[in-house]
Amino acid sequence: MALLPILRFPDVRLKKVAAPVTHIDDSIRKLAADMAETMYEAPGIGLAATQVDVHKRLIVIDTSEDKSDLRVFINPVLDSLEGSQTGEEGCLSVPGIYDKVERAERVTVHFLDLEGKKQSITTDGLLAVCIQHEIDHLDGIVFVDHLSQLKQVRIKSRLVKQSRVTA
Ligand code: K1U
Ligand code: ZN
Repeated sequence: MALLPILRFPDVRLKKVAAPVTHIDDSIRKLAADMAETMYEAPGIGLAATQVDVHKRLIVIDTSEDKSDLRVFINPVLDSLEGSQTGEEGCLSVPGIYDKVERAERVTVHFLDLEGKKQSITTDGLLAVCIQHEIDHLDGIVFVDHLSQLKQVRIKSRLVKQSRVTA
């Protein structure tokens, strides 16, 4: 397995819309394993392929406390969104920034698993938030895009300054 570099906001590659996975083979299974390792090492509870500069519709999520519930979603599609919840979000591509975002409370998503089998789940709470956050990444949307224009400008300038210091 390998750790993959994570793109940082405002990198324009985070705006790319990812393409569906057409064939699930060992290269996709290796990508999922590398993304899981990268997510756990960060540490984080989710990661979209977009964030590691691979523009395919694949996400990994583990919202458990003990890394015991790894989920891989290939070509995830939201079928229904119900209710609303507002909670603090972070993002491995926007380090050090946390803010409140409104999301649906309960979602149903269908997707393919690593064997190419069709799956569907209905879930709520943190897993539902994480699924929406990661599918946003596949559509080129970062959580700061849900914030006010003023906050976006401030976050961008803070991260650009930070990247100059660490370069
Ligand atoms: O997509 C990402 O950048 C991952 C992101 C997922 C996420 C977090 C919070 C709400 C919605 C989606 C993260 O994992 S940020 C880090 C984080 O939340 C965390 C890190 C360590 C322990 C617990 C949580
Ligand atoms: Zn993110």
